[in-house]
Amino acid sequence: MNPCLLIPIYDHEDQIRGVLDSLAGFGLHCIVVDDGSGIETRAVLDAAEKDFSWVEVYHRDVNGGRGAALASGYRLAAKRGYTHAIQLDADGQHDAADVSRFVEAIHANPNALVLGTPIFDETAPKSRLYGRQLSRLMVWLTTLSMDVSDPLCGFRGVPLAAAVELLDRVKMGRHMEFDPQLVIQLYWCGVPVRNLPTRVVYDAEGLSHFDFLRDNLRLIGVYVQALGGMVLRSPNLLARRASSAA
Ligand SMILES: Nc1nc2c(ncn2[C@@H]2O[C@H](COP(=O)(O)OP(=O)(O)OP(=O)(O)O)[C@@H](O)[C@H]2O)c(=O)[nH]1
Ligand SMILES: [Mg+2]
Repeated sequence: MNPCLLIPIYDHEDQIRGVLDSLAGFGLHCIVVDDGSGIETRAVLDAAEKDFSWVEVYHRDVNGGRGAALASGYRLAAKRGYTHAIQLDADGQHDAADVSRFVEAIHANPNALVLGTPIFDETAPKSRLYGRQLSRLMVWLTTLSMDVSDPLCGFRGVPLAAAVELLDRVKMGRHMEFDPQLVIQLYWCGVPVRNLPTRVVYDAEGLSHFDFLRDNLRLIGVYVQALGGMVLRSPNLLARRASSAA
């Protein structure tokens, strides 16, 4: 197994250097996909690329959305010869120390999608927690299983061959809906899921790009479409469920 790190970033100039500093000890290559960020973020990324030989920044000229940035990151990582991308967010919400646990999980389950299951503390906004429960429920329905603990967490280990094959075949959302859509689609392809509990913190002053209305509507669109896909695949999904229970 040959994993790399992958960070999508849009205008998180205050947090990204700290995130990269905390990843320095892992000896992993790190691809940062800058999605048309402003000059402040670009300056921080230029400095990081100079200071850290293991950091590679891929710039997209225009902001295209988190999903679009992740898709280009997966393709670039696969092209570089990596088997998995361990992705985490640029805003410092994820516990970088857990990268070693993701690496272990990938080695133990090379074909699996390793999903972070967030352990929130009191800093997490209630609105996001409720929305999350709905997303979990929708993913349970669309996979006819409870194999996925959390379809939204941005800290995950993605098997790149399966992900790139999917990107070549399926039109994926370009924004925040990409993450749960990837989970559902990979599950439908037969990719096993492993859930890894990991601490997630919110900074009260932190910048969020999650647009409550637009992103929730995009999420609903993905789930409604996936319900139709689930009906078509239900014989296979039920057979898979029966064989994993046996
Ligand atoms: N490449 C890219 N990354 C993005 C975009 N929007 C957000 N991101 C990154 O995706 C990660 C998560 O973005 P956030 O804005 O924190 O969204 P979130 O974590 O879903 O929302 P919160 O729970 O409110 O923090 C961060 O690393 C962002 O920099 C985008 O348009 N393009
Ligand atoms: Mg965030």
